[in-house]
Amino acid sequence: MPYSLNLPDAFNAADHFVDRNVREGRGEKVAVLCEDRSFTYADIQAGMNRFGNALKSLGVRMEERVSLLLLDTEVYPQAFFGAIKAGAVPVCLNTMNRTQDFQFYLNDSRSRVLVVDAPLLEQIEPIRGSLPFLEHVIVVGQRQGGGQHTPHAASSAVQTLRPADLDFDELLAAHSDRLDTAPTCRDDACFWLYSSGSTGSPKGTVHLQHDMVYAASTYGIKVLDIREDDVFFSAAKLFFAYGLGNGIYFPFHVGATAVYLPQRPTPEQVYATVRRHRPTLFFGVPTLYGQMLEQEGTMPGVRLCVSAGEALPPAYLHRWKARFQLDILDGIGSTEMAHIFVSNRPGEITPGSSGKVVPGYEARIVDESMHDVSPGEIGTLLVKGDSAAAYYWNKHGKTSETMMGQWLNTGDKYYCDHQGYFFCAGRSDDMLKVGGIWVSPNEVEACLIEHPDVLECAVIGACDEDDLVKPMAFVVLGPAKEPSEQVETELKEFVKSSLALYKYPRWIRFMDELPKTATGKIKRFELRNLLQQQQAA
Ligand code: 3UK
Repeated sequence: MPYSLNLPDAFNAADHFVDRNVREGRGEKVAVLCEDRSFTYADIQAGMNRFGNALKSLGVRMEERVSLLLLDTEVYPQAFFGAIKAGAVPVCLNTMNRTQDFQFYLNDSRSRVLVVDAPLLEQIEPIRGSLPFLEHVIVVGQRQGGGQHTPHAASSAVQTLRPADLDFDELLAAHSDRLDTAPTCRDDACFWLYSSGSTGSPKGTVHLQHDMVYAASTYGIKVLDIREDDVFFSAAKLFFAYGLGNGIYFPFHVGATAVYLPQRPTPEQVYATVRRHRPTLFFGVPTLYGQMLEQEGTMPGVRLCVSAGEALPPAYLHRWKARFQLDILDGIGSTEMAHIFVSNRPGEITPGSSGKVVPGYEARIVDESMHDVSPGEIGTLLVKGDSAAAYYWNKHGKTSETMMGQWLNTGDKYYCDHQGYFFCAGRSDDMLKVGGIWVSPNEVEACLIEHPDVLECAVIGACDEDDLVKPMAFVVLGPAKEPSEQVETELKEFVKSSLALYKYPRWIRFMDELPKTATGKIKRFELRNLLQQQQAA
């Protein structure tokens, strides 16, 4: 069933998600709760307008990229929509990444401006000299430190700001809170997210002005039944496609309230935030649900919980229901589709399944020759729907492999039963989802091989005690080195020191040699089989 939004040709997402709320009389409604601070839609609008004006005064023009390296605070929607309203294109960067990743993102996107939370600035310092497109760095929370910020704080001693860097609060204070909306159309570029693949560099995924409205009015309205009186809390961060919907454009679509947690979402922090701000909708990844089940805590006032990023183990679903009398809706989404397109429904949950197609989307499972497979047969999951990204920036080959006309290839292996329930059956590449976030085995291998004692290595996914995937490394050591617990710890620390933390191998197996093809390629599938046989024995 095709689904039409009927958006006017002239359309800007910031007008829809922010200005419209003020126009419709919700100016005094609380839009954002963050720690002990609260911000109305009028506050967010003023900050957005000031930031948009600031960008224009810095010379940023329509279609130019502005990178956001920000914690989850009230600054996020202001910077995100401020850029969009000025016609610029925000690029949401993953704060867990490391210096080398940021060098790639900033140069690939040719961002002219970077907005960065003070505690994350140290990741940028080492690459300052190798960012030819970046002209301005705007630092948030410099005055207070630790990610805390009060809007328009009085200026005090500047500590680590470079002379050329700008202070976010000062910049906002210096600009008008009125801003004309850039003359974008509904199909203009709106925002980017980076998506990683098993080989090659991350792909700048270009989303259009209408995409967020589409996702909000399909999955948001039709599955979650989001309403003005809802309070949204996403433990998944705003820089993920998942968190961006949960924490920004779902609540703003219906004039609701969003709760932000700037810190790492530990079970303690998450329970404390729920106690303090009483969300009605809670969003997490399976790993977090597992951790929360291990800890004391309550979920008062929550009406529905959502899980995405990787398949939710049925055991979590059952234990959660028994403890909180709450459902967890598992659904599959992707950066390319902006949000969830196959999902379970409230009161209609099939444990172990990703659920049924969301209204407004179509899904197919096909074999190698693109023919639909029969129910129960595994194939590749294709999806169609108007929140799909237009293309990958400067990656024509990858774009045409993934965006096949109206259909988008998810790269996931799925099967569908006779009732229309979709079941996840792995990936068609070697990519791993760890805590809901992509890990490329190639990247971990490339890092390990840098270690002087590693001769060869291969990384695959292995299941932990809860059936969730974590990286496992098979390592052949150089002739001078003997396997030991000490070497194992050293190799883990080595990976932790240069890649994002969640990527390090949780287990290391030392081998005399690795299975290889005639052409010398490591056979990861043989290692997977080996592991399976050992676990079965
Ligand atoms: C996998 C799942 C099984 C699947 C995302 C909700 O995860 C999101 O986006 P990413 O681009 O990854 C997409 C890939 O992750 N996956 C996601 N959810 C599930 N596998 N069950 C699930 N429930 O391989 C998919 O192709 O990081 C999730 C909303 C927006 C998102 N971007």
